Amino acid sequence: MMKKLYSALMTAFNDDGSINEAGIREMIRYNIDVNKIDGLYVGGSTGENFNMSHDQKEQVFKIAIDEANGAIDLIAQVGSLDLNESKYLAKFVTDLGYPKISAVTPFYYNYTFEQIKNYYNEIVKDVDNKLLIYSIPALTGVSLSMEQFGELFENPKIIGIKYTNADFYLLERVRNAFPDKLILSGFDEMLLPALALGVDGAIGSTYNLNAKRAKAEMIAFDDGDIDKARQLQHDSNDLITALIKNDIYPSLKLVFEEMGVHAGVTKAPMSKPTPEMRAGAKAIYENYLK
Ligand code: SI3
Repeated sequence: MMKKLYSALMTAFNDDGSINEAGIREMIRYNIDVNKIDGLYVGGSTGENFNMSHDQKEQVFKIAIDEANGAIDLIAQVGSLDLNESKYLAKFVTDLGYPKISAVTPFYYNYTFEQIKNYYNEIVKDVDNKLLIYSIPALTGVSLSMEQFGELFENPKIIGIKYTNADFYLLERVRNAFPDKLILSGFDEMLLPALALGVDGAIGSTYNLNAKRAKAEMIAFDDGDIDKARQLQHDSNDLITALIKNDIYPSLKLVFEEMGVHAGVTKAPMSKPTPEMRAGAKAIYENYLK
């Protein structure tokens, strides 16, 4: 099966924190028309979902499916600390026609595994849809074990994991234990080791800008040309390192602007672009993407 590449869709905001619909549509078009992306992860970390009001989440879900218009796969991240909101959004996006949903592990309150399991089972209970667990321990503090993933997979609607974790020992265990589950890797800078362990594809923020290189790396890997795949990962990592140094969330948008794609700005408490960041983004575009 061909491995799939997904961009984590950014949310374009106006200076006052309202949604910039035209910017979101432009980024989606760029992903479809230029990146030839396989799909978009809507409402994730890169989408600043956890900075957004409920109405804004609904707005973004509506815009994304309208602009994509069936051309690519779409995964809607509906996880929230308000389980009622997650359930509502799961139904909302399913009714809109999203073919897959995802939910971040509930964070902040050190929930027990039983509570986490109940959260996932509740989210999918009343919807006819499939869910990917969004595991991102560095931001949530929640790590699930292979056995715990296995317990969640007992629910047939839970079909896989968006695995944003540098624990490759666990990834190997999970991949082997659940060969039929969909595992999408979340750390762009570690795409190659994730491919080596058998992931089905990847979702990431930097693919918005760098999809062509990432796709070429996947193809080189599948062709057994590991030297080429390593070189491509190295080139991508120069880009990713520069983005992280320049403050990644606003910088992804600033670099998009350099590429002629209107991406709006980030929403507070994320930083607003400074002149130094703008200069940094211009240099990133010139040095690593042109
Ligand atoms: O938006 C999403 O939910 C993601 O796809 C997250 C994705 O895993 C990104 N992680 C975070 C924390 O933003 C990565 O794409 C990340 O930005 C990249 O690997 C650079 O570290």
